[in-house]
Amino acid sequence: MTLTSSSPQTDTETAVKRTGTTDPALQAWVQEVAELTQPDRIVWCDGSSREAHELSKELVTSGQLIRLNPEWRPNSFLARTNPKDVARVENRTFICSTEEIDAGPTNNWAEPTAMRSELKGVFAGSMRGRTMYIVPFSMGPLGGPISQLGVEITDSAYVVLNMGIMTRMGEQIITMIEAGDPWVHTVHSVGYPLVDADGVARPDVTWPCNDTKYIVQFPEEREVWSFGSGYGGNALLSKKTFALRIASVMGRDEGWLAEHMLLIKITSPEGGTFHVAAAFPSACGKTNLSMLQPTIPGWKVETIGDDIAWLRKGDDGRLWAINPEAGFFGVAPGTGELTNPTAVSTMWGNTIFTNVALRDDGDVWWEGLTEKAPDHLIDWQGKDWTPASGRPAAHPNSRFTVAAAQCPSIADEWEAVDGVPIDAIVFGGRRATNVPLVAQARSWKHGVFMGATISSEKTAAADGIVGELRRDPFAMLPFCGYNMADYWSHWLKVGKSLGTKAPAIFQVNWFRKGADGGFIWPGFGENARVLEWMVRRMEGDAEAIDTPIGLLPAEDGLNLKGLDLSADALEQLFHIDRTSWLTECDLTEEYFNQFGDRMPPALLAELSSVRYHLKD
Ligand code: GTP
Ligand code: SPV
Ligand code: MN
Repeated sequence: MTLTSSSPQTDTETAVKRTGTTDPALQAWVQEVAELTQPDRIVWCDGSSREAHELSKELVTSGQLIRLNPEWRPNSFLARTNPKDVARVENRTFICSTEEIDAGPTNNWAEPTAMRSELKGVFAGSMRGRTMYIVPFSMGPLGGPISQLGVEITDSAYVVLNMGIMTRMGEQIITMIEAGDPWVHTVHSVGYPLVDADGVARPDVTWPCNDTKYIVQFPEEREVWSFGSGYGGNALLSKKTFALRIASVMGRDEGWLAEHMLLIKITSPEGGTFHVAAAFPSACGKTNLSMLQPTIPGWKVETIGDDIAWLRKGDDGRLWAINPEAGFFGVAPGTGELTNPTAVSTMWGNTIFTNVALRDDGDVWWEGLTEKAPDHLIDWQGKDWTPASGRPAAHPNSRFTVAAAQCPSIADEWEAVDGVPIDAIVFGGRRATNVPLVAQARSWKHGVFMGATISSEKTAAADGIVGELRRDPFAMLPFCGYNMADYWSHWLKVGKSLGTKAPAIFQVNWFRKGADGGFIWPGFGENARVLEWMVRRMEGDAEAIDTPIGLLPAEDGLNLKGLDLSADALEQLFHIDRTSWLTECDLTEEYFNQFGDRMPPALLAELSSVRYHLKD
């Protein structure tokens, strides 16, 4: 086998690409993966816009991307996936720690040596006939104290383009690796070789993938292998596999936190600034809250991140956080002028859309973008669609990939190398019943209990039955790279070390439903009223009522000025049904019991305390 670098680009003489690296470990690893997967070519990506331009041109020519009408959406593209490759595959996600107990009962564990040999078979020849791209990237600002480097090897040009938006990808990373910086190894193949073992070629397809999928984390080796999917978190290995699963283990070992959290900066009418990190399960409103436009006068919310936060104790003893990503991979449906105008303006151009519908004028559409659907569309599967078709035009988990820098509400500090100091942590989920609009934790321990007991109705962002209630502690169920009970212990430890400088903790629920089945709370921009209450609590200016499940706003404590919300609706938003809460406690006990002696006693004590107050 001969491995050649990409042919020098013809449009300029300066476009000489590197063909290797002086870093022996990186060079050997690339060589080893190439020998296993047998690509036709190896391309070292430099992260330049020229490179992205060339790749998108190639994908348009091959029919794997559709160029949108540049008048409406310059430099933007639509990808349609295979209908069997539309979300993360949690049942094919493996944590390969040496000991099964270190993966814990909520993860799929696989024995690392056996998994490595299984992967060898799966990846053997998987890139035949394809180009193998070497994608170097930084999570967080280059060289920042909380930042980390990674390299993704992939045979998907679509992945390269998305990685160029989602991470700080570029040539400089290789230089940093050559200078000795540590980095995380990630390998990805769509699993659709174009030449078989006998040398027989087959044509490529619009969305190459494989029915058999593997998303494999080796947490102790800080290594990821992903096979068979080109979609989102399965394939953009910077995101869930590295920045959450691997990074959570790095955080456990090094004393920091990798979380499924948005980051915002709130400015009050008096000019006070507050930074908030909030964890909600997939497709439960992180992007929306991160770009919130307050309906109440004088308040401002600015965006720092919409999906992932890395948090670390700073020299001042407070908790500081960065958004390790550089872009948004946001849920399209439900994102519209009324619900999230900021997201809509962010994607004015330079955006990759995946599985949305195509308008006749060459622009895109999805449910919720505009109130009225166009009369005719091509749906996400490439079929004719009209409002009478009786099926969604865009897939419920269709997404946009766009640079955070294009977001009009991005905060100046979003690229600060040290991050921002965190004043409050918020946990939320989709709960039609029980959980009130907002509650404050009585203590850090109680807050960890709140996070550990998040349940949420399932969304289309993962495989499974949409709407089914499932436990999703800290919104990390699919993303924690180690034993969830150890993760809770780690949170308790971090809180202890922060002491009185620890952020306040709150729980919210925008999704409580009334008797008519509709949401009681208007949500979106009106959520600023809840943020206002949190800020007033942090300033010591708002009263709270102590209830068995936490501190709730005192009567008239929530600013409802100008909002058409009946007294009855307000009552329902905060109603605590003791019977169903006690049932919930029983389920929590059952849930906690599966963690055996890894279960931190402090959380069992919190459960007892909540029960005691409910029965009181
Ligand atoms: P991932 O990217 O999958 O991690 O999800 P996310 O949490 O960023 O999801 P996103 O913000 O894109 O949430 C999408 C869904 O939440 C859409 O269907 C929105 O309409 C809905 N949503 C967001 N905020 C609110 C709210 O305040 N009220 C209601 N009712 N729905 C909301
Ligand atoms: C999520 O599912 O939480 C996402 C989308 O943010 S993906 O990157 O596909 O995991
Ligand atoms: Mn997410």
